[in-house]
Amino acid sequence: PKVIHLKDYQAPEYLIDETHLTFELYEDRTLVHARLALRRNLERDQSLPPLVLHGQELELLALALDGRQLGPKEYQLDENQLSLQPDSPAFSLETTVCIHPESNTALEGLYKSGKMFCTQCEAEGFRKITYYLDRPDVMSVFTTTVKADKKRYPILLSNGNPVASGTEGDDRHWATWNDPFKKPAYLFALVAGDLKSVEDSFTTMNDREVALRIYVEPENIDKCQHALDSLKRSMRWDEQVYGREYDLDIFMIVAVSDFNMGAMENKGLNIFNSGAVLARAETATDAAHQRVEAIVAHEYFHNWSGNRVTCRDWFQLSLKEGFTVFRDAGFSADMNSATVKRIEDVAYLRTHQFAEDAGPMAHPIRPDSFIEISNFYTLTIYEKGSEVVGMLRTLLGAEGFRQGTDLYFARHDGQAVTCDDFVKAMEEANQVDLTQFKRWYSQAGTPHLAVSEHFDAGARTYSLTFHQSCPPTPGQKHKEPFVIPIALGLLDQNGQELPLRLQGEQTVGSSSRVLSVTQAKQTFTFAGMTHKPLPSLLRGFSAPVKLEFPYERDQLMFLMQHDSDGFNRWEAGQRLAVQALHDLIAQYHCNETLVIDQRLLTALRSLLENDSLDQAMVAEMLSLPSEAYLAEISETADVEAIHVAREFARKAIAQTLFEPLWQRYQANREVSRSTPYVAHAEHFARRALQNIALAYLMLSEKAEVLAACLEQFEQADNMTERLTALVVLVHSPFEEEKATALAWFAERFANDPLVMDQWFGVQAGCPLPGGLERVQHLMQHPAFTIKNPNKVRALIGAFANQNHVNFHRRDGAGYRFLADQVIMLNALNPQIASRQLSPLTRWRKFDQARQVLMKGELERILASGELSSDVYEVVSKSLA
Ligand code: BAL
Ligand code: ZN
Repeated sequence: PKVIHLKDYQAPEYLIDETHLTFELYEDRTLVHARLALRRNLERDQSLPPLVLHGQELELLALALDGRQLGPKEYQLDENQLSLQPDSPAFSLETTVCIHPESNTALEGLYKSGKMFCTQCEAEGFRKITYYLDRPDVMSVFTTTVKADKKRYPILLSNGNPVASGTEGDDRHWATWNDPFKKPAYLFALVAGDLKSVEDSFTTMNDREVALRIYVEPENIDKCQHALDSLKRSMRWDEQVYGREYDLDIFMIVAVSDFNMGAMENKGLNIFNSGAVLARAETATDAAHQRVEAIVAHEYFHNWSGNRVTCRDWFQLSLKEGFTVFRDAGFSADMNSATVKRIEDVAYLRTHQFAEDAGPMAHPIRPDSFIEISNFYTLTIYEKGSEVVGMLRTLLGAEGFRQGTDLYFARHDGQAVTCDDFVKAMEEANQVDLTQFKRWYSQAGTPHLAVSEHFDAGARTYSLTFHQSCPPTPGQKHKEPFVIPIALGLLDQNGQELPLRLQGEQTVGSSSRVLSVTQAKQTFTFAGMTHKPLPSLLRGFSAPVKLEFPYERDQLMFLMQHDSDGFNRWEAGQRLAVQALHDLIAQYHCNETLVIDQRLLTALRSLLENDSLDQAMVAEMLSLPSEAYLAEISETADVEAIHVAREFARKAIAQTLFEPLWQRYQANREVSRSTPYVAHAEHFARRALQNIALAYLMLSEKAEVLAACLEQFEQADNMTERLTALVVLVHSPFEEEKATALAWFAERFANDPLVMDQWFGVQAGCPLPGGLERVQHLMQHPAFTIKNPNKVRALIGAFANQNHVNFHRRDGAGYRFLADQVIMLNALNPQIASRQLSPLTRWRKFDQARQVLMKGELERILASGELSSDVYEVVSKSLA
């Protein structure tokens, strides 16, 4: 397979002003007629080079240039492209191809999900629909006609506004859509199906009326309201916070069951994985409700950050994805608890993106090369990309940042641009030089930031010295210093924030400020310090770095209580927990009796006993760092030791804090019992604390807790409570109750695939012995199919990513199982196959024996036959 390099980018030879498509959908084939108005891109030169169109898995039936049919000698065709020689700088090209959506299991291009037709074109799926310049810098006005059987497919949709419709004979009908906004082919969409819709409308800031519609299969019509409400909130928020108004007369979302990603921002016609749009109390958890809200917002926000202003090439993917994740995170923070949102995002980033940064697929947020672009829809591009945008906002301030985004949107509306263009808009709007900052775009890896302190009582100064470094990543041995914004505060002995004045400054600043660390080693000295303060560093996680500071445990307890920054209160608790867990891991290694540091229990007790704290924060602070995070921060991850230590700590918490946990549980469950479900932050908070309390309490194995758990399972009016009860039962030793609950749940929700995904997930993630056998058995369940990506993620993905003790079994059976699934998926759906590989790519994290087993499986995949470029790239880079 070919490696594609950013440095080889060339502007397109030809442009496509207009794209006219007609789809004739049948059960055994689809005919696609395309008429393209092409012209020479004069930015190149005046010559007339061959026109080379992308196309894969297409059967060419007809080809005409300016109305003249071309004979077989007048064009060249291979597996990936169609070439021909134009004879004038502007011309029309007509093609007819036959494709087979009915047998498309890769879910890329046009395919069938259940009974409906739908598309997924990003990144390079459009070339499986018709011959085209399938690259994001070729933007065209699309007019699309869809023709299909009237009864089977009463709803026919495409991008833009509906312009005409009619019937054709007795059985068939058609609809034509026009999208007036130029767009790249990756934003094309088509849907045909027997769908129902919920409808609403939105009045924009300039008083334009926009119709809103969510289309679903009829059985899901009662699960759309939350997404619709989220959409309206997103539209208003984008006007208020970024000044962005929606532009078409209609905005549509369609839910499909078989989808490789979460959702797709096609212009005016977003297509969603049903799991990212359907939500109601009885079937979706609080977390799922929040995820729906965030994804609806994300896809909607793409209308400006992605569609109106798009990417020049796929190396610039983070231009739209990092920025849009940043935008949706801001929205979610405003709709819910901002601190909790930040905690969740940072925990996710540090566990998973940092692992990616330390692994064989590490890449900068703007990669230099790739084999298969589908492999680069990564946590680095998305989450780290968002962090980089967030650092710009921290450095420029909210107002400066908004001026930068205003300039970016105004200057580049209708264009396909680069990350450099984005940064340039920020620079020019703020009159700053971001040259060094741009290293975040070109250098991979997670920077380490070691901080030391020095207090000089005589001079009344307090100095912080920052040492930054970044480990080597594939292809990048040496790194230049980054610009690292450090938001910080200094606390006195009473926990009060000290006013901050750097030596040499005249005026005393506020008590929280941002330092910009730009050198490998750099010292900042604060003046006017009569006592040695306690630093609160990297507030709000102001940069995606690994920060080391020699905090003592008493200091962490102090910060947990007094830091004015909510994120850093949580962070102090996490650091304290990590230290306590590291003690236990060390004791396990030395075969000593495990003894937990009582200070952790004391700190957690004071949180539980304080009724005035935000319950969502208490729930977050009660959550120990995950096994995956503990593995990530280990040099070599000892799977058993991590699991034993963490379980021991959980039991110690449960035992020592039984009373306050039981009180909080009962009080919250009582409110839940008497309050109808509401998908709102304060209710999420109450249920979060109730549910983490229940998880701890069940470790006591007391009869009254089991009874409470069963009551919650049976009586809850919502999935958040019911699923938690099921999870803790499944993790418990109460075999009979567990079996009854699982069977009841499967019967009750047999007809709801998204709920069955949760049922699979709960069992796949259970750390009790025999996990692999349970998963293998569940793969035979009638509700499971390997062809559905959500099922693969729920069962295989949850097992390999969340069930560390079972997946990393010493005999390698977990690895062998995963490799078998990847080999099978490689032939069916390469994108999903490649995604499932990631736990195996982390082999360097484990002991020698496991390394050999994991590498062995990667080698077996490599030798298993014809590999997709997706799987080949990940496997070969992992073994390099
Ligand atoms: N553009 C692919 C799906 C998303 O990030 O919105
Ligand atoms: Zn996106």
